[in-house]
Amino acid sequence: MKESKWWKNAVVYQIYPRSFKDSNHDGIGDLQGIIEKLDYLEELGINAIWLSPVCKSPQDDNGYDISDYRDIDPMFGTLKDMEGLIKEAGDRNIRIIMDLVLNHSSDEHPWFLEAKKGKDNPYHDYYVWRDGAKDLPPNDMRACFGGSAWEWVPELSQYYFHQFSVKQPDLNWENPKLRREIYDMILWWMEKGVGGFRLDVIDQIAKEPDLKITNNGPRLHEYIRELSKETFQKGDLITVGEAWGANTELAKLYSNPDGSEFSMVFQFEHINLDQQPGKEKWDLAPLDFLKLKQVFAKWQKELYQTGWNSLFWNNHDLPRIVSRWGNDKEYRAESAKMLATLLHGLQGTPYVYQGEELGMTNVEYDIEDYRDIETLNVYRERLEKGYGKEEIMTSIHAKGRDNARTPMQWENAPNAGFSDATPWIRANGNYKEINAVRELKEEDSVFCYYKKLIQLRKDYEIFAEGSFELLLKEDKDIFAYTRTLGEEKLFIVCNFHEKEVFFTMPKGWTGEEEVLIANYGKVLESEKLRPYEARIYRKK
Ligand code: TEU
Ligand code: CA
Repeated sequence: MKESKWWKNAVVYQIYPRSFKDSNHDGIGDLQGIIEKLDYLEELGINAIWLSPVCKSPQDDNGYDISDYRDIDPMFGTLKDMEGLIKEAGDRNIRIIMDLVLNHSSDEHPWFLEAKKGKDNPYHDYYVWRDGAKDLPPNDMRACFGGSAWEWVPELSQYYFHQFSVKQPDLNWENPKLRREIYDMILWWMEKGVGGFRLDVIDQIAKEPDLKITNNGPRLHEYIRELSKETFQKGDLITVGEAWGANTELAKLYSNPDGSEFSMVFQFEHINLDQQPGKEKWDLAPLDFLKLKQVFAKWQKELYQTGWNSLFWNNHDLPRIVSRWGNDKEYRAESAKMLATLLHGLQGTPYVYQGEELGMTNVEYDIEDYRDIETLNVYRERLEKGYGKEEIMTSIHAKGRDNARTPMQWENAPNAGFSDATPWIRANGNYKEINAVRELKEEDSVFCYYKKLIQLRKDYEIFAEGSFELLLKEDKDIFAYTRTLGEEKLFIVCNFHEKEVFFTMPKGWTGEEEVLIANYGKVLESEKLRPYEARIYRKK
């Protein structure tokens, strides 16, 4: 089938199912809950929903540890519910993007249960094993969630390799039988009408543990091209690979316009700019704003007509952007809208993470209220290493993944209207002020602003197609750029900080041009920006 590239004009909404909407009073979000809220998503105007994993899973890492790729976890519903969701969403022209976790499975997957039975079991080679002796792992590689990446299995006198938790053994992509099983599973989901896939840590599938290679292994693009050819290229899908190790050169391979790999990748260069160089995300540093501008500009320029960008501030692993680089106190709505303007003005496919469109914020809980395996592990590890509790909690409040995983704030009702039972994780107390019911009513809400931004991308081709030019490169407060398509131009100007700033209109612009959107409503003085003020001008 010929790909139509519909996703170039699309906006994707990410749902973290367990935190979105609970329909059956057990405190956990589910598929029927999502179906209940499709009208809300249609109102927002999005074109596709990326669902974090809903397949059968022991939930060691909230579904990123799958024990049956062809079934739905009972916690979320049934296969029938999933088919219902695909149908109901389809009726509203919304496609469903599934999360494929192909680097590892759960240790409770039948493949792994078989693999552990013996070295000559046909499934043994589906995983990555090395001989060794107890307490003498093959090397000192560390797992992403802490501890050694090698787990000893005494019955086999072997270690298995896991880049994430011990309950997430790495799959062995060198095995063609495993690859074939994966492709058949994907084709099976495509048959069901799935509209696309997000590929979890896809740059880590070609690991070479003996060489201590995790991402970007030598056979990576060979595997991806085969995967794409055997599956995605048989449909008209959106595909997005998660690639922490991508640079612009690699991204051009991943998102090659010839369609040989994916539609696009998530890259994280802009996401690592507020941590100490060479250290972990928990080692906080102020955002390097000039670097942020350079990074965006580089990706916009490099991938222009040679690849395709995904645009995001948030996902289920990242803190809330309004708390991170905006101001969630005095200027919550203004800064949330400014950050949205900056991102949605760029070339690429924008992703909105649930609650971002309401300006939802981070939380500052005590350790007992956190649920995430990564957070709980770093807390324990850093205490053992001698860090003070307060220092650790400061890092967790700033960067912990549960910031993004608190219940979606639907209304001013117990548990934010997410569930009438005790939710699996506590709701953010500010749901009384920040909630969907209220924002749908208020014309100047963050929600209504997102809705307008999403509509602009549909009304003006220039958002998808225009070229990019960074302005005011050295300015310490303003993020400004133009987009150009033939005679048509956009000028996007954002005050990233809370002080008032002045600037000079760029050459060719008077300030009298049409304003497509502005977060303060009326422009008062064209060359002065109020705290977090943002505007998009257009001329032809
Ligand atoms: O995340 C990939 C990944 O590398 C994360 O663990 C990331 O480093 C971390 O969240 C940043 O602090 C993907 C999924 O998005 C994540 O939710 C899973 O836990 C992980 O893969 C394992 O499947
Ligand atoms: Ca439920």
